[in-house]
Amino acid sequence: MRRWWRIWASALLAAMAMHAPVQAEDGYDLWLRYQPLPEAQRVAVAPYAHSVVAEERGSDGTIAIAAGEIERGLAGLVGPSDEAAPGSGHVVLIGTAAAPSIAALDLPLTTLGEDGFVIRSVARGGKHMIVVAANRPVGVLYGAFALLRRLQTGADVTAFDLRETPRVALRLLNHWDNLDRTVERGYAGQSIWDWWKLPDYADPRYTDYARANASIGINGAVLNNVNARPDSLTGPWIAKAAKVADVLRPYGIKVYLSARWSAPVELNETATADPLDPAVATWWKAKANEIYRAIPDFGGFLVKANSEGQPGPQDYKRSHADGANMLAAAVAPHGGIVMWRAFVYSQVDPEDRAKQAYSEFKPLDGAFADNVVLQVKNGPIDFQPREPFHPLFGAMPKTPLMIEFQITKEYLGFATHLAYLAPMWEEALGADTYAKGKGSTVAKVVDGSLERHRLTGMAGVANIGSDRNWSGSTFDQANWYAFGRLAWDHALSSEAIAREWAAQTFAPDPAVVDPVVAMMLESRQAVVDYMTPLGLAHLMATGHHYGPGPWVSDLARPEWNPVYYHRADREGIGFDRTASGSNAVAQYAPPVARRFADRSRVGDDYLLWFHHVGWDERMASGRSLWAELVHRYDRGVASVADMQARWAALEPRIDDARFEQVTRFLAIQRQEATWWRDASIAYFADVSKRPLPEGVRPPAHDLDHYKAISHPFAPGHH
Ligand code: BDP
Repeated sequence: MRRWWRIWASALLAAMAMHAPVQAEDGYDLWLRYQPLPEAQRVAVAPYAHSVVAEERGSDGTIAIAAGEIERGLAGLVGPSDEAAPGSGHVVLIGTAAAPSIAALDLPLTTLGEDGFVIRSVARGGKHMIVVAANRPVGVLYGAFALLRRLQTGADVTAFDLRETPRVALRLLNHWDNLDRTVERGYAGQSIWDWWKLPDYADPRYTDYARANASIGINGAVLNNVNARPDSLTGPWIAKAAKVADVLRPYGIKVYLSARWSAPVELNETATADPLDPAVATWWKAKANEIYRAIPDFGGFLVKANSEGQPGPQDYKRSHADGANMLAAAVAPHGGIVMWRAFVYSQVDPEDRAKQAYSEFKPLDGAFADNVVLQVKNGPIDFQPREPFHPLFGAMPKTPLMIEFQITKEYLGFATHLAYLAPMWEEALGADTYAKGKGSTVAKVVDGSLERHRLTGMAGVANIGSDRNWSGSTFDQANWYAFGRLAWDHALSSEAIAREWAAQTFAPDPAVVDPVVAMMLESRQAVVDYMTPLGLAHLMATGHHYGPGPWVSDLARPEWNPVYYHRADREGIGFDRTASGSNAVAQYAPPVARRFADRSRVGDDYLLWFHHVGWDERMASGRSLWAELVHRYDRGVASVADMQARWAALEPRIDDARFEQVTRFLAIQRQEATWWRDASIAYFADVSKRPLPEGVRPPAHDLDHYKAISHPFAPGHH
C-alpha cells in the first residue's frame, strides 16, 4: 500500500515539474541569467559549450571559477542541444601565460597590466578557438564574464578581437552597513552581511555577491558604514570581516573597513586620538598588524572624519593630512591604503556649504602620504539629483582623488522610483575642469591621466541588501551594474551600458531593449524635473529625505534647511554663488568660473545653483522663470507617465513577476512625482505670490496639507 502511494506521489511530482515555469524571474540572477540565445546565434555557439579548456583549473581557484562560469553560461545560452558534440574541434581556451596552450599562442599580454584581458577568435589546424587570456587569473575571470556578456548581447563567436584594461585601479563598493544589520540609506532590506552568524556561518549569498561584482569588474568592498563604530576594529569583528574576505578573495575582491577616528579612545586603549601622539600611532600600527594577520590582502581604511559630528584629527587641532598620514603609515608596510573622505562640512562654519570641502582640502595639496587617496563626492553638496562637479577635481594636482557616487537612491526616490543614474555619473565624469586647459575632464583627474597618478579609483555607495532581488527593484540593479561598468571604463556611454544591461536582464530582442533603454535614459531628468528643477537642490523632507520639504526652515543648523538652498522670496529664487554672493564660482578654474557666473551662459540646469533670479525674468524658452519652474515640474510628471506607457506596452514580452512589480513601482512614482510637483508649486506660489500660469492644473491640496505629511518610519534613516 505504502509503496503504491509512493509511486503515485512521485509520478504526480514529476508531472508538476513538467508544467512548472522554466524559471521564476524573481530578480536574484541579476544580469547573469544566461537564457537561450536567438536560434542563429545559438547554433553558432553550441559547439563550444562542452569544451572549456583551462589548464590551471586544478591549481588556481580563480581560474576554476572562470572556467565554471563559462560552462554555466554556455549551458544556459545554448540550452539542451545536439550541436554540442564533444570533439567537434571547437574549444574555449582560457588562462594566463602559465598555461602551456596560452603561452604557445604568443599573445600580447604584456601591456594588459594586472586586470586586463584579451579575447580572440583563433582558427588554427582545423580547430576553432575562443581564447580568453590575461596576466593574472582575475583578468581571466573578467575576460570570462566579458565573453558571456558579449555573447548575450549578440557577438559573433568567430570574430572576437578584444582587448580591455580597466581605467581605474580601485573599483569599490562602499557599504553603509551597520553592525546591527540596518543599512544607512539602504532600501533593499537588511545588510547582506549577517554579522551575527559570522564567522562560523558564511551565507552562500556572499559568493553570489562576489560573482556579480566580478562580472562588472568591481574589486573592493568597504564592508561597514562610514559612520563607523569602534567595535568593527575589535578582534571578533576582524574575524567576521576575515571570513567575508575569504569568500570574496577568489573573485578578485578585497575587503576594506571604515575606521572610526576615535576608536582607540572609545575602546579604552589610548587616552587620546591625537594623530601626533606616539601612543596613538602605535595603537593603529598594532591594529593594522592584527588585521593583516587575519586578512593578508586587506585593502585599507576608509575614513569620514570631522564631518557631520564624526570625530577626527581637528578635534586635536591637527589637519586632515596629519590624520590620514598617521593611518597611512600603519597600513603602508602591508601595501594598504587610506581613503580619506573630502565630504566635510562643519557644524559651526557659516561659509556656504558648497565651498567648505575645497577650503579645507585645497591648502593640503601635496601634504598627503603616497598611499592616501582623497575620496570626493561628485558634487560639492551631497548626492543631489543634479549638481555641478566638485571644485576639488582639478584643484589638487599633487593628490590622487577618487570619485564617490551614490548608487543607493537616498535623494532620488529610494527603491521605488525608476532613476537610471549612469547619465548623472557620465555628466560628472565628462565635466571639464579646465585645470590644465580645455579637455581636463573630471574623468582624467579620476583615472590619473591628467597628473600621472597611479592610485586611482571610483567608489559607489552600494544599493545592495537582503532583498531577494538585491537592490530593491529590477531597475536599481541597473545602477549597480552601471557603476561597475563605468568604473571599469568611464568612456562607455550611459546608453551603451543601458543597452547591454537591458539585453541581459530582460531579453536581447530590440523590441524589448529599445523601449527599456528609452525609459532609462529619460528617467534621471524626470526626477530632476519633479524634485529639484533648474539647479535647485536639497529640498527633500527632513532626516529620511523622502518627499518634498522646501518649506523646512526650523532645523538647528542653517545648512540643514531647504530654505538655505533655494533662498526663495517675494522677488526671486536661487543661491547667489557669484561674486555678489558666496563666490563659490571662484573655486573653479577661470573659464569654468566665468561660465557659471554668467547668467546668460550658465544654462538652465545649473541656473539656480549659482544665481538668484527674479521670478519674472525671461528664460531661454521665452517663459518667465516662474512659468518655467512650473513647466519643469509638469514635464517631470509627464515623463513618468511616458515611462508607464512604454512599460505597459512591454507586457507580452516580460515575465509576469517583474512586469507586475515594475508596473506598480511606476504607479507609485507617478503618484509621488505628482506629490512633489503639487507641494512644490503650492509652496513657491505662496512665497512668490505669483498666480499659476494659464492652463496649469492647480495643486490638489493646499500648502498646509503637504506640510502636514510626515513619514516617521521611512527606511534607511538612523
Ligand atoms: C549624506 C547621508 C548620510 C551620510 C553622509 C555621508 O544623508 O547618511 O552619512 O551623506 O556621505 O548624504 O557621510
